[in-house]
Amino acid sequence: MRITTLAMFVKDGKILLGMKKRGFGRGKWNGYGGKLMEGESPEQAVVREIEEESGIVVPVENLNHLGTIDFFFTDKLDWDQQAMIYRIDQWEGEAVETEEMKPQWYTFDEIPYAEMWVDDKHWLPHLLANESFTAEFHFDEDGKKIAKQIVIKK
Ligand code: 8OG
Repeated sequence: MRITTLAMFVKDGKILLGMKKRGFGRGKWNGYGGKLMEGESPEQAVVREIEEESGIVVPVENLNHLGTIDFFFTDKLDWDQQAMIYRIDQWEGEAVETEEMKPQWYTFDEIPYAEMWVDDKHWLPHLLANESFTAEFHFDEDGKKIAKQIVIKK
């Protein structure tokens, strides 16, 4: 399965989200990350994507791999992907707006789940609680509704 990456910055009871301005997930608030380039590990890919999308350079040892999510799309086998989910608690500098992302801090109780991927409300609370998890989501034909979901706290 194709692998993608996603990292969430967390500090002082707040999470940093970015409004995705283009590409897959445009118009949604999300963390930072993306697909692997040829020869990259997931960690290398997420560090590269974070810098491209926010300007922040994160040392690889500050990535906390808390979750793995498998996504399946009915009738669209080439959309299936596995997402490596990281939490970052320590970094230097501040996220800047880039061509891809507009950053915004949210307290945990203000997270705009209605403007995020529909699956996020099921697993993000585990990440915020610093709990490891695995999850599996099966989407219906148009990718908007979850047909089946499994979230397991490890
Ligand atoms: O590089 P690209 O534009 O493909 O990046 C897409 C980003 O979106 C990548 O970080 C992975 C992330 N992503 C999905 N599906 C989901 C999802 O269901 N929820 C969240 N929060 N992020 C997702 O590809």
